[in-house]
Amino acid sequence: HLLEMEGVITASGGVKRNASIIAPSPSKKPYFVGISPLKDLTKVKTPCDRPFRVSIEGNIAAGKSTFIKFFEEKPGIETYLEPIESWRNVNGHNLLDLLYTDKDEWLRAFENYVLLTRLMVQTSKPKSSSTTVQIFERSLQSSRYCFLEQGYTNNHIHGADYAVLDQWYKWARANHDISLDLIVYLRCPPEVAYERIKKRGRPEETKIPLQYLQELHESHEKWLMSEDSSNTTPVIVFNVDTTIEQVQEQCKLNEDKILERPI
Ligand code: UDP
Ligand code: D5M
Ligand code: MG
Repeated sequence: HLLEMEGVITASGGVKRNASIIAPSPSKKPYFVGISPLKDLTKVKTPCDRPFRVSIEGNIAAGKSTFIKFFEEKPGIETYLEPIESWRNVNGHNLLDLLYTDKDEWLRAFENYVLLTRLMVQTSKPKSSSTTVQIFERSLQSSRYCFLEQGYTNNHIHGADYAVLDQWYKWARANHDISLDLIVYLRCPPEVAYERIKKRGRPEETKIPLQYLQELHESHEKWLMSEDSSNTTPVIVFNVDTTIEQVQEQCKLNEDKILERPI
C-alpha cells in the first residue's frame, strides 16, 4: 500500500505528500474533515463511460441517509438509499427482523440477499444521460469487508459460508463494474450510534446491543482507517459526533471533493 504512494511516512506517523502533512489522528479533534492518511484523492480516475461513484459508509444510524438527502434534487446527481424495504419483505419474510432475532441462524441468508440487492443497485445505469455523480448508501464493499468480516470474526457465520460469500463477492467484482471512486466515511462513536438507533425507533433494531455497534465500528476502522486496509478507494472522513447542522456545513465546504467538480 505504502509503496504505491508518492508520499513518505513522517516520524510522527503522518503522511507527507508534496509538502503537505495529513494528520494521522483525526479522532483527537472534536470533528474532523480530512482524507484518510493512506488515501490520495489526486489518484481518483473516473472511467469516462459512467458517472463518478461515491459511497456513504458508516455504522448503523451514523447519519448516512440524512447525509445523502443533502444531495437530493441537485442537478446531475442521483442518490440511492439502501434497499432496506426489500430486506424487510422477501416474499413476506422480514429478513432484517430475523437477522436481529438470531444472527447465528440468519446472517448467512441476510448477507446472500444483501449481496444480490446491492449488486442490482450498484450496477444501476444512470436514469439520465446528464447524470455525472451517483451517490450510494453503503456498498458491496462494506457488506464484504465490514459486515461479513464482523460476522465471521465473531463466529456468527461458519467458515464454509464465509468462503462461499467471499467467492460470490469476487465473482461480482470480476464480472461487473462495482468499483467506487470515493468513499465518504461518517465516523461515529458507537455510543452515539446507539442513541440514534433508539431515536429512529425501527422495531427490528430494538434488539441491537451496544457491543454489536462497537464491533462494527472496529470493522469500519480496520477497513477504512488502518494501514493494512484492504481498501484501495480514496476516503474522506467526517467525524459526525456533532449536530446535523455542523455535518451539513462540513459537507458544503467539501462538496467539490465529494462531487469531484468545482462548486
Ligand atoms: N441523526 C442525528 N444527527 C445527525 C444525523 C442523524 O440525530 O447528525 C438522527 C436521524 O434523525 C435519525 C437517526 O439519527 O433519527 C439515524 O439517522 P440515519 O437514518 O440518517 O442513519 P443511517 O442509519 O442511515 O446511517
Ligand atoms: O442500515 C440498515 C439496516 O440494515 C441496519 O440495521 C444495518 C443493516 N445492514 C445493512 N447492511 C448489512 C449487512 N451487509 N449485513 C448485516 N446487516 C446489514 P442503516 O445503517 O440503518 O442504514
Ligand atoms: Mg440509512
